[in-house]
Amino acid sequence: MEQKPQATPEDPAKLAQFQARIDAGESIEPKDWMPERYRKQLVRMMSQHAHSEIVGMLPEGNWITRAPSLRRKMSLLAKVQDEAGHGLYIYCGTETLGVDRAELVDQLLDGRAKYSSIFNYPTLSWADIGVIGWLVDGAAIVNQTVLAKASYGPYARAMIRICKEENFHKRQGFEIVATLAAGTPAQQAMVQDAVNRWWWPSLMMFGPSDTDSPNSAELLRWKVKHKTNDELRQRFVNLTVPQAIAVNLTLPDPDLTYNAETKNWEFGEIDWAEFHEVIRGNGPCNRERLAARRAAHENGRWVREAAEAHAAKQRRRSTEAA
Ligand code: BYC
Repeated sequence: MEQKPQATPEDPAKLAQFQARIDAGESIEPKDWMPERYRKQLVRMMSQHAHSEIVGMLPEGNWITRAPSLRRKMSLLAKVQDEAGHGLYIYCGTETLGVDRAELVDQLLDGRAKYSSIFNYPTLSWADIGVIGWLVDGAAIVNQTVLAKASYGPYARAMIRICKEENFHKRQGFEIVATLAAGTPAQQAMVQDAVNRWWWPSLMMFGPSDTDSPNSAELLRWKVKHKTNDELRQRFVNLTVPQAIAVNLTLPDPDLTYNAETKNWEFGEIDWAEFHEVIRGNGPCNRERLAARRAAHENGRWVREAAEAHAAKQRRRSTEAA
């Protein structure tokens, strides 16, 4: 019997059919045919995202033992645990693309993989915890609400739950910020200092500007992304400036001005040299973060080994029973 030729990723008819599904707003699921390049782009982006959630636990984790009250400690603990959960959902989503999680974790630990630049900055005071919730989770929500419509089903579905949790994170952060901003002069100074340090790195979370973003065109065409880096950054600024004004905090940008015509808060030039240094591994805490992840991975070795030994025993038992 004559065999049907196998479709290859380069097969133009298959590619056109795939693009038509994307254009029609269909969701792509793990067993569906997809171009190899689409799969690779998703693995790249989703694994970076999962790593960011896991590394992102570290700056806030530093403050769990120093939270100023039991209530603050409970919410911070819950938030940091949520981030671990987010990392796990996204690693699971990435595994549906045929990659092994252990390989992705190895890439993070040996420095081959990227994770969000924002987590390479230090948390110097309690106010940083509030500001991370407000600005960093706030930026993440702006980005991830759109990713919840991404064409790859498992990623989009993970984003829906993650965004719900990120909303709680942002609220707890803003509540800390508002409390400090209405507090003593020392508290006000502490929170203003944290805002001054986190504002520009938060804007960098959205990635390079559109003219300098090599992946955007492809991701937009495949509807993994629905908005460009600059569009999302602008949306974040527009949402955040009125919140800063509401709690009497200033943002460290002398060029910040409202354009009544475009209805945008226009902002100054981002220090892209700093951004590139941080993603090259030379930010203030890159080495510290990777060292902490490596130590945590090593400390967890016995758990992985015990789980593997248990699974092997179960397999032996079921083979014997069969
Ligand atoms: N940091 O072509 P581009 C959280 C890289 S965690 C580092 O524009 P793309 C939270 C980029 O990867 C939420 N690297 O890329 C957790 C690319 O490098 P490669 C984290 C960056 O993919 C705990 C190159 O620069 N959110 O919320 O089109 C506590 C060129 O960029 C960054 C996500 O991960 C960066 N900021 O767009 C609290 C969202 N920006 O791979 C909170 C998912 C860019 O070509 N990811 N690069 O070597 C995305 O939405 C997109 O990947 C990005 C970049 C917008 C980040």
